[in-house]
Amino acid sequence: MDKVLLYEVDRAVAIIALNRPEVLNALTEQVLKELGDALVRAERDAGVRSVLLTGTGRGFCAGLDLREVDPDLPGRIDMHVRRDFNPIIMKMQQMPKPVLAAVGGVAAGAGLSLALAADLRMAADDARFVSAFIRIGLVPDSGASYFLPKLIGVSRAMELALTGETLDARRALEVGLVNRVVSRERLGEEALAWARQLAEGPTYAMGLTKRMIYEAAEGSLAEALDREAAYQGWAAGSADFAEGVQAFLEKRRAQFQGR
Ligand code: T3D
Repeated sequence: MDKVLLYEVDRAVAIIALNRPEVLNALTEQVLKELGDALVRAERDAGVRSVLLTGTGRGFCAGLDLREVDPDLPGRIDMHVRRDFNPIIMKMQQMPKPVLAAVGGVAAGAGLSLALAADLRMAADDARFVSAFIRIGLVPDSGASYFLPKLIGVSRAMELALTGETLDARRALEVGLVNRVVSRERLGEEALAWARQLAEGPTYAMGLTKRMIYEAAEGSLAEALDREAAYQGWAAGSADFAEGVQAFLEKRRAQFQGR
């Protein structure tokens, strides 16, 4: 039987590929278990400095394997989501290494969530993003309700989540759902090159940066206002601020010195 998940390390990049192409990499309990284990392995391996998550075949991931839905599901779905999906999403966000998702074809339902939980997203020009939950009478899970509004704003997130409409790659780039779009033919190569570039960078600082950015996004308005006031105090004490004001009053271009 084919492996449902592929894992390899290529020059400090852990490449994790969902591998059920015949069903657009739909997620079974086994895939989720292996994906969770692969992420832990990548996090623990000191030789791994970035992670590339992708799917084989024509799709990235079509979400939960709907053939696994049985009459017992309503009774155990809460536990199933908590046990099988949520730890994966937390691990992607919390591991101190950059995680890049390379999305070719469709990312639907929990497959969309996996793409959203990555730190960066590269899409092929044939990529499609679908909050498919509502199409089958479910609500967004695996972090989709959290990430979507953060990435594209409440209004757009609401529209996608309520309508289940498809966002194509061009539009996904426009609204900030993905960072870069490349041709389908070049997705593998370009994503690996980007993951390598990350892996060759100051990944200790990247780990801290990732944490800082996510924590800042969590803060309250009061905390943000506090931080702004403190930093503004430092900025206003700089020579550049004095020069900026002086240049404005003298109607000339400011000569900043970076101090
Ligand atoms: O308990 C819990 O875990 C709750 C958590 C839920 C999280 C979720 O992810 S809910 C959302 C589940 N996913 C979906 O509802 C998406 C279902 N799939 C689709 O709507 C469409 O397949 C796509 C829009 C994703 C892609 O459409 P298209 O036309 O490109 O491909 P296709 O022809 O529909 O699919 C190709 C094959 O993959 C097809 O098999 P076949 O007919 O060639 O043998 C199709 O049945 C299969 N497939 C696609 N998605 C799934 C799937 N098989 C099982 N599960 C799927 N999710």
